[in-house]
Amino acid sequence: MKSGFIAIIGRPNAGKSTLLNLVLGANVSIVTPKAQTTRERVLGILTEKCGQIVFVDTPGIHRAKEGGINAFMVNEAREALEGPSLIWYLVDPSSAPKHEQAVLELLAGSTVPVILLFTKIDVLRAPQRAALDRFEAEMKAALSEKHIVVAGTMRISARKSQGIKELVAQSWDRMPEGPLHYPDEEQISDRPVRFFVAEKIREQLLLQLGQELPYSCAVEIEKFEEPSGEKRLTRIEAIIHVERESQKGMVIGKGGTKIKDIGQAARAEIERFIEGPAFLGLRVKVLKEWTRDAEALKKMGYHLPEKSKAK
Ligand SMILES: Nc1nc2c(ncn2[C@@H]2O[C@H](COP(=O)(O)OP(=O)(O)OP(=O)(O)O)[C@@H](O)[C@H]2O)c(=O)[nH]1
Ligand SMILES: [Mg+2]
Repeated sequence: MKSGFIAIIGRPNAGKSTLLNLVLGANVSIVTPKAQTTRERVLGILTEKCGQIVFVDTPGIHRAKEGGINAFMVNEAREALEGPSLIWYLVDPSSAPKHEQAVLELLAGSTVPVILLFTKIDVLRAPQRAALDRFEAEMKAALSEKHIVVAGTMRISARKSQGIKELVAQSWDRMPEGPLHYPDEEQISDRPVRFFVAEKIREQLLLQLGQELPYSCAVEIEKFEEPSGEKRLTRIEAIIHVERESQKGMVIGKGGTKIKDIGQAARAEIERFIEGPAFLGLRVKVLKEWTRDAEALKKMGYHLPEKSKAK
């Protein structure tokens, strides 16, 4: 049997989670047009006759201030680089090589082979397409300067499903022999239902709130009651934590309209996910400056790396 891990890394918004969902054929990681959608590592487990690949989706790598949610996010990507059999490094070719510095620095010292993936080629404009060979050469040079093994380069589109079969086939070839890490063939992720429920709510916050506000929000599932006996509904109560009093009103909206829309859309997604009816109660609370406070971050389930705690 083949069995191995593949870490999916890259800058924010490169298309990592979209690619994972496509390869798995299931939505385990939320996707939005906003950068920094993924906040923590999520596993996607692909089990086939020949074995298992465990994909690790990661938050986008960027330069983060120490001691806050962004440092937590980048650390999640850093930890995913410890010990996979292969790395998929996604690069959006509409950007420029200079923006890849933070990713290259995090990769430095890694001995894991990398498949370099230029993504979203379906929307590539003519000048960027013309510059792609040079972009690729520059990226390869930058990687080899850091002694990183480039196992291959591909141009793909998750939206149009271009190059995906070849990518997965090549990746199977690189998986080592070994026992399955997750023997239950039905299991597609490492996370409990509660996590996905919280993520569906966060997805709506990202989609329905203005530019910066979603980054000040964290979702806590307070109650999750599965249907039992007469009760057919899954009963969910969640708290949306914001950082400041002024943000509370913005999430609730005039006459409660915003939170109602968020709740309705999230509930529809949750019902699809759990395949049954749900009640979703949402409340908004202020957890002062939670994105910068190690204790508050911990309360939200975001544990900072030791080094980053000392501000
Ligand atoms: N046109 C096009 N858009 C894509 C493709 N792949 C992803 N996108 C879009 O790019 C945006 C970001 O996609 P994500 O999958 O959330 O990107 P990510 O790398 O996981 O982003 P973070 O979690 O923020 O780091 C979404 O709007 C996707 O629909 C693609 O192949 N083609
Ligand atoms: Mg993502």
